[in-house]
Amino acid sequence: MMEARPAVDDAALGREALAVLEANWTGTGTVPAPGLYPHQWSWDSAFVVIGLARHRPDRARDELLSLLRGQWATGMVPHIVFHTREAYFPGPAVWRSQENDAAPKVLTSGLTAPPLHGLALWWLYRHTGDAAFVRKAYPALVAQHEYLASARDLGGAGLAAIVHPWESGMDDSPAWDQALAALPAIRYGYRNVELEERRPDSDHERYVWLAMRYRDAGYSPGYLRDEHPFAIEDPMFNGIWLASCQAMAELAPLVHADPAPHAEQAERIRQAMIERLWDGCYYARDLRSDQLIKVCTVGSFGPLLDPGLPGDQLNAAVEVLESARFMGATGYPVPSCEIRATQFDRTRYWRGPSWVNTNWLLRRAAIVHSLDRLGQQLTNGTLRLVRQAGFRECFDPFDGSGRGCRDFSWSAALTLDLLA
Ligand code: 2M8
Repeated sequence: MMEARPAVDDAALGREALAVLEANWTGTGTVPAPGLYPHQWSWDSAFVVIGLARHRPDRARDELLSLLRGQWATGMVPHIVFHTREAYFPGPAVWRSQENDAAPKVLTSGLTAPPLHGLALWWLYRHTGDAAFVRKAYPALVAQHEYLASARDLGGAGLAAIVHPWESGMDDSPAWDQALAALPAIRYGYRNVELEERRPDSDHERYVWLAMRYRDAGYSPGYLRDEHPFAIEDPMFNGIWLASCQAMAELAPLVHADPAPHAEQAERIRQAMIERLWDGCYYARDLRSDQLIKVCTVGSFGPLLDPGLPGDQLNAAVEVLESARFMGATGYPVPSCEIRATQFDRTRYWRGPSWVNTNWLLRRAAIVHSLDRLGQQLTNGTLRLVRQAGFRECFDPFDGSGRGCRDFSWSAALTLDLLA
């Protein structure tokens, strides 16, 4: 049921959001939420940079640099950077990053996450005009993009493949069900109490097994290409990458670099998404079965971040988004899975609930396509969620009640941006 919260005006909501981010700052980075997520997560940090760009540019800069301390020599930006000693499963003992020559001194996971950092750096520049900081962070992001283009183009068509559900940021999305079910039927032997408590419903043994296979292969790109059983081209991951490539093209002149390679990369991603992921809606492609995964999730709208998206696809995708399959049927934006899908579950994490970060990304997409009414609807609906239920991790899309943990950093950070 909806929790009663005293009415707060914009200024008070903004102050609350800043207080949450202050409390979640550890001195070296912002944790997604106290307790449950006690380290620094990659795309969470990028959202924090975006939210703090106007209000605390100093902190936004520190946040990004702190995350980039975890970057591997391969260019890979890991999905978790462990700055603190607090327990979390799977922690450093599982990832064993220190045994890999390419890993930095700071302990990290061995997977990556949606590459939102180019867009976050552009956002920060746009609000601060701080070209010196762009010069500082730009090379690391070039390396990140080169890593994706070389080690992750497992389909050979210009898209980056995720090799684990955790890399999507939408861990238990129905989009990964088939690929997980197709994993070899073995006794995985990776039961973990902490993970079971955190995600009672998820297939976590397979998740850990998959991560361990990759680790035991030395996090090698050759293994990913030839043997790893999970490889998926995800429209949200690639839509975000495309947006970051475009951001890097705009930033390039500030560092006296050539924008063309970034623009060409964006063009390659756009073409490949059209050719490989579009079928009336964007779907993820399973590279191991070479099939589209025909469930429409909030990730299906990632390509809308591209201002160059062809008009017919834009219109068709927006029609789906506004229809009774998504926003047209729920009181609040945007369910993480289409509600008519059998896998839809309003109570389960990335299988139904609404999230502030994906709402923000879709609002950004609406802005780049001058879809003012849609943008306003996403802004108002998202602010209504946090006003009523607080900075929760996610929300019931029908009644707006909060789910998951409280004082969640990206919910607070992006609220700051929505209030601006
Ligand atoms: C969730 O993912 C972690 C694993 O990385 C988990 O389930 O414990 C996801 O919502 C992901 O998108 C997010 O980055 C992370 C931290 O907020 O939590």
